[in-house]
Amino acid sequence: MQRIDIRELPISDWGDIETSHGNFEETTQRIKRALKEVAFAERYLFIGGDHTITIPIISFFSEKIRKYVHLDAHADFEDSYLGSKYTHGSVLRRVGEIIGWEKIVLVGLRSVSKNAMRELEEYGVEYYTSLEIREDPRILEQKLQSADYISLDIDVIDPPYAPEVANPEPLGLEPLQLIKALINVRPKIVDVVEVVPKDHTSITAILAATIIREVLIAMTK
Ligand SMILES: [Mn+2]
Repeated sequence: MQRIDIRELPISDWGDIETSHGNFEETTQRIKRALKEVAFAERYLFIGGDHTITIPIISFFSEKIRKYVHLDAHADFEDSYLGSKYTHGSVLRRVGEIIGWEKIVLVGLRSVSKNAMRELEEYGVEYYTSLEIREDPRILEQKLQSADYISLDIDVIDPPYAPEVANPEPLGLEPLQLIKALINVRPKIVDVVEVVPKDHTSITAILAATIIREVLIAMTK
């Protein structure tokens, strides 16, 4: 793809943040502490992990976000999920509460509960299904262009290319289509989440690494 050696990019790896499993408050504090230390940076890329990491990140940067694009097979729009308000099933709902419903766009949707569907409409959330994107890739390009923050749940991609995710859904985006759109944008913040590889030969993990490489090159252009 882009003819650049990633080792020559002006980027730094600021290490890992250990999550406290099942303790969202503690994990949030750890993420916020770490973000304060790197608050000087121009752009950021975060690698998950569970999609919930997006919530503390967006609340830290909330004033700088005019448009947030949520690439996901699912709506993540449940008010609470399995008794908790802070899970991968309610990420977009929390993000909308923090930055405002008009600033969020959901792209790649193809699995949603009846309730969440009705609430997406009620709150006026802009959303596009994966089939709409496959038919007209310009929608994807335009939405990514406008984004300050892109949250990429790897399950937005078609399962044959990315099978190792918690909740695979058929008929997703094609990786090449997504990468082509991503290399033309320079968002301030990107996160890549929900990769659940079984081992180092995982095609899902390798695809995620390829996407991250291309995004990093694009972000530093
Ligand atoms: Mn998600």
